[in-house]
Amino acid sequence: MSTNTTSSPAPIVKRRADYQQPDFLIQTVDIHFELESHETIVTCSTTVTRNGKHDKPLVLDGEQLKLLSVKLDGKEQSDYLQDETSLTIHTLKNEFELTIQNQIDPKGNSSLEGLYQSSGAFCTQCEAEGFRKITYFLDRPDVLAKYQVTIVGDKTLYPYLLSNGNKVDSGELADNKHWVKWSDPFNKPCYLFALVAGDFDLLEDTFVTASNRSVKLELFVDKGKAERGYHALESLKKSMAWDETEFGLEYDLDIYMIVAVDFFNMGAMENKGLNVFNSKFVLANEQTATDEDFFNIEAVIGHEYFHNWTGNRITCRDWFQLSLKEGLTVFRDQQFSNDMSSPIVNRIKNVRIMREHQFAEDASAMSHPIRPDEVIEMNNFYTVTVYDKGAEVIRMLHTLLGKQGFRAGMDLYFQRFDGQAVTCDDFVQAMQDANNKDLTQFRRWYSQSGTPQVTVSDTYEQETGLYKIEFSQQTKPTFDQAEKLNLVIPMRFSLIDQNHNQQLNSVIEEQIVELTEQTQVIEFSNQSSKPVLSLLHDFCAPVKLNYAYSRSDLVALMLKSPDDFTRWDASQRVFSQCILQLADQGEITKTQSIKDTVAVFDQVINDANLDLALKTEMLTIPSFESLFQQVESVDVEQLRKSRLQLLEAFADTYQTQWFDLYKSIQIPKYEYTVEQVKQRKIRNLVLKYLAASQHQHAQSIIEQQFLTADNMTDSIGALAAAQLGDLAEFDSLMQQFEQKWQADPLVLDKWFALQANTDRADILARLELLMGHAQYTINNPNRVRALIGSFAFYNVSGFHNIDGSGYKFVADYLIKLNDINPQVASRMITPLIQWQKVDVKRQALMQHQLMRIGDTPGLSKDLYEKITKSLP
Ligand code: B3K
Ligand code: ZN
Repeated sequence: MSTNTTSSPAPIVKRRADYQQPDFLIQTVDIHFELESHETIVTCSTTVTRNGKHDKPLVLDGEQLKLLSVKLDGKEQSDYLQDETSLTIHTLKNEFELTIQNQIDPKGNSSLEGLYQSSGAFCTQCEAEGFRKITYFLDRPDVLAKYQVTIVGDKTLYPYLLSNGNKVDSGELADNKHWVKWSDPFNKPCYLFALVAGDFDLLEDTFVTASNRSVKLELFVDKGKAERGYHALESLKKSMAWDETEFGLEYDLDIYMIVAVDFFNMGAMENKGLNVFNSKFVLANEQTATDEDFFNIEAVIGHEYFHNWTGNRITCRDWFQLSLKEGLTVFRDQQFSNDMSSPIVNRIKNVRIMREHQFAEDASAMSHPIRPDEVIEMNNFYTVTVYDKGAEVIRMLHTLLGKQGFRAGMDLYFQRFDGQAVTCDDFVQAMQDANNKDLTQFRRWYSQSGTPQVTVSDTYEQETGLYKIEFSQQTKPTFDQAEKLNLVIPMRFSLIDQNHNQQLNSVIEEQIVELTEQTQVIEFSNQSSKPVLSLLHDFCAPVKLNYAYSRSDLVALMLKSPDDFTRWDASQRVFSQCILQLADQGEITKTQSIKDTVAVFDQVINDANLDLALKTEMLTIPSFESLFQQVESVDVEQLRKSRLQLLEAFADTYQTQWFDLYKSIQIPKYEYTVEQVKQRKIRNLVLKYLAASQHQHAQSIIEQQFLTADNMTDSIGALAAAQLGDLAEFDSLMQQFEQKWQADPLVLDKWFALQANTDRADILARLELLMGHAQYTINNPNRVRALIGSFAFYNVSGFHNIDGSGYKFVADYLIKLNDINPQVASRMITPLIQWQKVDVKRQALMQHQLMRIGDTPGLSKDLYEKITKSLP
């Protein structure tokens, strides 16, 4: 990247350590919108008070605003200072009313941050710092105010005018306009502000809270899509009931609204009383959505609802504390999903995200603690580290304190901090005080980045029956931090005796040790033989586990571990060990090694008592991405081939069993139930194996399934199998799918994604064609993620092509996207900045593309931050 030749100054780094209280506070906000696509007028009156004794001016944040007027206590001002990002007003008053009028261009706002238009409807996204694109304001989460919002708009185009809180007044105006006034009784930071205006189908329902208050539920979806909203509405009621039973938390307003929009940067947003959702996480029926979609909708609806207490009632003091609300709320939504569906499938899903994405982030230049210390663009820190590792940290507290202790900590947290903007330390302190447990060392999880490695070794003395386990921990230096300290790592484990029966000489079969030192030894006496160690139950800590498991240990764990996660993990280790060794073996050893590995699974396949969901997971070969994270340096092509080689051998060996299994599962009419989901999942897995093994009936079964499926899960299952087996009918089935769903972009995204990760020599030409598809647009993040994202993240052969064309393709696209939507561009640069583990030739090619992006005129802060960090 060459030195900055444009006139814009280098973006500013903000540091957590520099936090200062705001110089002014805002008590009330009375904001008025005259909605017009290109010229919306915003008039914002606030009551402002000086915070403490000082004579500093009032400095408000604002970006891309056309300022029309500034009034202080009713008097028009002219001696203010305005620049690209702020408005400075000099006054010595301690209390005053400020009225600012400005103009914005929602239709021209392609960043989808601030106020913008999505398929004609107005909507907002203010977290993290989008409110400053609406009006000049103290845009920081520790400024809490009460809001009144008046919206004026065309009656025909925007029959619904929505904002936070309760509707308090409305009326008609000339020129076919109407207005609605909203009032939110709760103090909130501006990032929770929301406005929606448009024409929708409305689904209504009621929830009666534990204390017998009736809450109106309203779900707004695109016209004609009402019947796809019921699952979301049911999920909302389940979430509301769950938070009452599990945490004693009730909803607090009289109305809860959710609006589904098509253009949205992420999943959803928890604005007070008015959630805005990506329609992908609302709309579903069995024809259009897969079981996974149904699951995700329930999880995201839950997540946003749970934010009402963990995020809205208690919010963050500053954005460095983001994990305070996100880590905690992800943990809460994971617990909710556990109670609603298969806990083991859910846990494995969480662990896959950690291993495939979070470990990757920590191994890259973007490594940061769950509470980051330095930020240029806050939107870059809505990461798997802050969210998912953050949730794992909360889970460790839950493990260390127990369910009751954790609940006591939560109760104290709400009692102490309701209505405030607080820090991660405040949260841990509540946990500490409620449980009388010193969490000083535990707090290091908040400040230290990197994936700790726990190395375990053991010895057994036949004569004395003494069994010793040594645990040691190490966190290697990361890009952002050289020094690492010992953490508190809860280790849940048990011993299984050599006969593969449960260890009997301990009363508690599962132990929890708190690893706090660099090395710790635990002894067990009176062992009649060397036990098998069943470690890291339920993935009790976000660590990498090193233990020299023998093949027979792993088989014992797969069959006998008391912990389902460990059983699955053992199966994955068996597969991984084989795949990772294949490259270095001669043909004869290779064949034998594959054969031995495959043979291990005979018992799993034939175990009639094994839960179907766990069986499916155990029979799933580890993804390329998870294998990638297990080695220090990766020969991409070799790893891909080795994985495929094992997969094909596995598929071939058990052809008959797959066929029988497929035939044995008959599912009645589609229902989204735990049992049916398990059945469809295993059927679609074995269908893939049938295809990969070129089973004589694979083709006809796939066609049959595709043509007769009464649901999207099975249609996609058939396509995915045809894709994996590289079957001739893949293209024609894809064509049929496209014809059927051409008017439904949300469904078509599944098709774009499948196209993009297909292993084809001419993939780039195909992508170009697809970018010209009638439903494709660079302006919609869902389309971009489905097509370009799937290619960059999951098309190993295409993206990592040794001629560098895959990297160049992604870079070219990001350069275009930089001008349109920096947030989405910045998410999608992830695979390019994770060059650290690939061979030197590919590293150079990737870095070259990063430099090209870095040289783009008008480079966004989002991309600037990632590129400057990741270039050596
Ligand atoms: N809080 C929002 C995320 C906002 C992202 C801003 N770039 C959704 C969520 O985590 O629930
Ligand atoms: Zn969240």
